[in-house]
Amino acid sequence: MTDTLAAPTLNKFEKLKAEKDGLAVKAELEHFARLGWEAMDETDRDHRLKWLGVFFRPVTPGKFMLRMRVPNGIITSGQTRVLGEILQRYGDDGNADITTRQNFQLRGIRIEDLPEIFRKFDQAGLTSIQSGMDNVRNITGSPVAGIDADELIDTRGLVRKVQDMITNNGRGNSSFSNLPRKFNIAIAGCRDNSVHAEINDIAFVPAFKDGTLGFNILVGGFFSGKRCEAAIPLNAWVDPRDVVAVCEAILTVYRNLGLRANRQKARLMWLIDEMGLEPFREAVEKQLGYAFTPAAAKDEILWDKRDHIGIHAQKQPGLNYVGLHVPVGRLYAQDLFDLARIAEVYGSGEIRLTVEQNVIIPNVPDSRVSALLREPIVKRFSIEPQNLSRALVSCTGAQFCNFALIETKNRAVALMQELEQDLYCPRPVRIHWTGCPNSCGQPQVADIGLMGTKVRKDGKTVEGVDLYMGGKVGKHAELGTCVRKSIPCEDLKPILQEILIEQFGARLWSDLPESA
Ligand code: SRM
Ligand code: SF4
Repeated sequence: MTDTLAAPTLNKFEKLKAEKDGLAVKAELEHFARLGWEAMDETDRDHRLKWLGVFFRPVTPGKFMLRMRVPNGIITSGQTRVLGEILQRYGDDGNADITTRQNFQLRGIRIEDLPEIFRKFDQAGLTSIQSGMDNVRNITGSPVAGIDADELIDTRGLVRKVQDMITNNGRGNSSFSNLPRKFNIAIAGCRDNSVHAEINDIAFVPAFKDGTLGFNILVGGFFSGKRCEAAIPLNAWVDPRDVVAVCEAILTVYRNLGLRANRQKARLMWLIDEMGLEPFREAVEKQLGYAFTPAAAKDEILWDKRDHIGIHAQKQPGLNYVGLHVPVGRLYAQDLFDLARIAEVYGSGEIRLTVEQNVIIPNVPDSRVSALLREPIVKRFSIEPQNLSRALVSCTGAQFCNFALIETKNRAVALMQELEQDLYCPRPVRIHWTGCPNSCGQPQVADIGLMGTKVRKDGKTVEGVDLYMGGKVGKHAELGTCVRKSIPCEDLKPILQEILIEQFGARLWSDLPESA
């Protein structure tokens, strides 16, 4: 009897994963380095290398992007210097971007240098493993974990442990190297939801259950070109000691049951829709081997979101953290060396990154703050930027990303400077740019979100944006929505000016009394 059931056709990505696990390229790096990027197998080059965090860039062929893992956004000065040394050899091609997941991406990387770069990473305790494609992305945690006077749970150890479980201590973990799609995890420990819990596939938010401090769990938050959803409560509370096991159980259910036929529908929320929330929860419980404690009635996210820029007293008497504003997160080798040096001279040799693409230098004694503020790099990366620049975020955009419909970072900075020349804005306005509907720049969490698109103007196709508004962060976080479509970028300035004046209390400098 012949089998009449046709085997399900795998999409291109499932096929390439079935043929060879992405992590397999780890053993082939020396070979790739000898072959060079033009001669090597294209599937390895364009896709599988992403399992090591190495991204072929069609916009800059031969100059790869290297996406790190910086758990909880915390990196040492020594590690930062290693990244600077790697970039330095690439001259103007080399830069490092702080990403919207509290992480670093390096640019200009040559394939022939990868074996040596990975040896340096091993020596320095750095890793870029499983940071792209169908893997778990950098795990975010409170950027002031362990130093915030009002913190509830120090997330540093938890984030590290979850990363170690997922990546097998940075060596690569084939248990989680073939998920149906990318996956995001965030652990919030402070009162202001500084990790954007609502836009992660799994988020842990602090909550008291019967007087014990642990986390309520949210699941299924994500953005994609097709659909954007805020995470929903799983109706589960966990003790911090169970966070790693819960992540492992959810990832296992997602890996085993997640939808794989259509990549547009492969994120966790689509599986939850398909199964129903309760059966999904039961499947996770079965994997865990015990039933969840129902969620605490309320969580402890009670504050507006902070941006951590400026000088702030820590919970340790006499110490401060100093938040520096890095315009749209762009750094060069010399910046990394300078940051490493000031972290050692004035702080404890630690540097932290934020999801707003900025830097924090922690553990600066009161007696050293004023000397730190006299450093030239603090002129460049200000502790008191103007209110529009201060809250500006941007994805990579057309300079390096082949999905981009528009240029973002340079345009975002230039337009903010122009607006600030004309306008006084009494408070920060969170403006997020993203170059295409994939939403890496998170326009849906912004006060004003700008999503790249192509627009017709005077019979020509030009770069434009769809305008999002209403994103709320911190307590009662909500996603913003598209309020106006297809604005040519060249017409954007007066539109933003009007919105800032009418809805955010901005005033033209020329309308203010001279003393203002
Ligand atoms: Fe992203 C794909 C950059 C955060 C949603 N993202 C990409 C790629 C890899 C596309 C590509 O191959 O060119 C971009 C690399 C461009 C480059 O050369 O830099 C890219 N994403 C980024 C970063 C660097 C933006 C930034 O400038 O900060 C962020 C890196 C984070 C990290 O350290 O890992 C980044 N991406 C995000 C976020 C925000 C977040 O996680 O909070 C999102 C929305 C949240 C989410 O994923 O649910 C996001 N990126 C996407 C998507 C849409 C996912 C989907 O389910 O369809 C894609 C497209 C894809 O994966 O196929 C994408
Ligand atoms: Fe690239 Fe689009 Fe993501 Fe921006 S939003 S980095 S343009 S994929």
